[in-house]
Amino acid sequence: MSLPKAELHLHIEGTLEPELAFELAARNGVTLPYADTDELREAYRFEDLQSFLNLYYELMAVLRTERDFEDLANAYLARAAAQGVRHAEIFFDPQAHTSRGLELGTVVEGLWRALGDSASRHGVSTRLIMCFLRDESAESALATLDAAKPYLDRITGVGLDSAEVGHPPAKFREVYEAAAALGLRRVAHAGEEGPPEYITEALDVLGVERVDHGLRCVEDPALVERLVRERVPLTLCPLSNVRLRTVDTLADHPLPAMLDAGLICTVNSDDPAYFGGYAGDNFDAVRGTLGLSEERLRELARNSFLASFLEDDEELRAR
Ligand code: ES4
Ligand code: ZN
Repeated sequence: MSLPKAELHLHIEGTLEPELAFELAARNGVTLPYADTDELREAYRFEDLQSFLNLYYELMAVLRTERDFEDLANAYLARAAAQGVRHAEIFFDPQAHTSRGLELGTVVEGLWRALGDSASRHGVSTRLIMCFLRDESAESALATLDAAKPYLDRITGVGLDSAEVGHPPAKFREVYEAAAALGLRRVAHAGEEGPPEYITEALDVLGVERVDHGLRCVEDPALVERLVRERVPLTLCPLSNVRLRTVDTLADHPLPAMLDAGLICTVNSDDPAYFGGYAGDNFDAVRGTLGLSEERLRELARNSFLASFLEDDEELRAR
């Protein structure tokens, strides 16, 4: 559906559709351990976050050149535009590429080729958010921030993603302090698979302005109260939660109760190529299965612009 909306939780590497994966594999002489797109799709049955991440990192082997990152981002922006996305704040995982021998510049320049033309070509304004892999060391995150210094005019903020449990936000205190000193905005995944305490830590230790997922706040009423009081937006990803078994079924998703509690929720796609849908598909799913009213859907769309890093005048133009 095409309600104008902003997408605030989207991993660009998670938009790699099987067809493009095979096209890039052929172009780059990379052999994938799957016979064809059907066999690859068969692997999209995940037990949890880690089983998904294993495939997500494996498929990145096909991304090698600036043009690959440009093609990936253009394909996403075209699909997003078709589903009513007017603004996209896009995560990327530098360490997943530099660890394979790519230069950070290849990734940023490639993505920027698509993002730079996105407003005129797709009608989608964009921001880039550089994520640190929390299952890598704090030193590696600091080195990544340092390597990003030549590109800071194109990077709006920093985020924290990958395997959550056992990697609490406080591990990255120093790098978030350094990012803040550089004028970067701060977000972090917290409370996806990890406990509610990680959400509190992301706020208190990392100084995040938005919490990615934040789903498990519902286990702690005092935390819910705080998030409501402090107007901290949550970037929820309903289809992701179902595919990664964070909720049993979409019908069990706490989104309606979270909205009723006064939380500033947004609905996003996370890794749409893997989880069965883009932003509009997530809106359709929560409307259909959770029976959200039109008013609630408009609230979700409005929240997405309010919680974005757009300036006020840009925000008004986008929605
Ligand atoms: C991710 Cl769903 C999710 N959670 C944490 N890290 C990620 N990276 C890409 N998708
Ligand atoms: Zn995510």
